[in-house]
Amino acid sequence: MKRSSRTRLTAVVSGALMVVALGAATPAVAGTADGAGAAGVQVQEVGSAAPVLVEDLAAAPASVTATYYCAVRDGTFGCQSGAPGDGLVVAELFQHAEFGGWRVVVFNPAYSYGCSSGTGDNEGGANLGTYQNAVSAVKTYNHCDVRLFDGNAKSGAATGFIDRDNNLGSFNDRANSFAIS
Ligand SMILES: [Ca+2]
Ligand SMILES: [Ca+2]
Repeated sequence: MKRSSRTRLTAVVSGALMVVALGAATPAVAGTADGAGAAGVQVQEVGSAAPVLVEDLAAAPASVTATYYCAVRDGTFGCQSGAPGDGLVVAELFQHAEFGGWRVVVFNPAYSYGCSSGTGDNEGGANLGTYQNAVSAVKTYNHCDVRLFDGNAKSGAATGFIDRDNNLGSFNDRANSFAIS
């Protein structure tokens, strides 16, 4: 069930389409997963009370070596079209424990509030494709949680819905797909 308080914006895709498709059929980026092309910028803690925009995460901490984007939309699976800058961040998935290495910034171009409070509804998800079996830490934003699955298309063993985890422990380097709620 969706919260009635959630408002939606019409997604206006403008500018360069920077969204990287993470689907297995589509190589997400040129080059290696451990991309060397880090933007050496500073990070700031983002309070969960205020909406977190993609641009708020543009400044990556030094521990982040590369940033990839995946747009999700309610009731869909797979990275959707959308331009970082629209909507809100829902999650970050990191290659290494303690939020390092590459990261996948997951955002919903239609959000102006964030996820609904419960975890029973489908607020998007995707296969990690090139980045499968590598995620070691996660953060979420804007009332969202993320669930990781061992297999593609939300199959196989899964975690619970996670708000934040600096070290996935037994689920380290296992996630092939994820769901947002
Ligand atoms: Ca890892
Ligand atoms: Ca796996």
